[in-house]
Amino acid sequence: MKKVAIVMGSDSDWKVVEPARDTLNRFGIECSVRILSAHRTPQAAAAFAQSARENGFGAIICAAGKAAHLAGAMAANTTLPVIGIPIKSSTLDGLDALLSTVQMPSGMPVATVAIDGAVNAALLAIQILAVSDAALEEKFADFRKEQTQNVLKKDEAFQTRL
Ligand code: RP5
Repeated sequence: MKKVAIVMGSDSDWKVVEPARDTLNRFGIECSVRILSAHRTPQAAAAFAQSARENGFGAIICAAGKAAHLAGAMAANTTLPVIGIPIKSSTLDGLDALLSTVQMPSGMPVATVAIDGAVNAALLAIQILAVSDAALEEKFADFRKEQTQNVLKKDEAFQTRL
């Protein structure tokens, strides 16, 4: 099975990003977590993206805050799908990172999830890998069913409180 790379701009992003790693682990997907920055380590970030496919990765999740160029810079250096997590790390509440990540020019997509949306980034990576992996697709479908059942149970319990 392909691996998923999680790249974050700073170790200060980890508390938000950790649930992405946990979600990938839950689905049995091997992942690497790296601290690489579009601004502070531009050569290392580019080199990682350029070799990611040959190193067995199927998708790259990039998390960064402030003027968040990491996901775009990684996308420019790989043909793998790149998922961006805008991190809420500044006085602008993450809106800066959201716009920096989502507003990619035509021809260079980054699939941007919500501000601090680490779990959805992992789920999207899983869905990408599941396109060519029937067993993973089955696990993902089971997860969806379980999620539905949990909400329906909560609804049932809630009715007794009204
Ligand atoms: C971004 O700047 C990082 O992704 C982080 O969200 C933010 C702050 O980084 P530190 O100053 O905490 O290292 O590049």
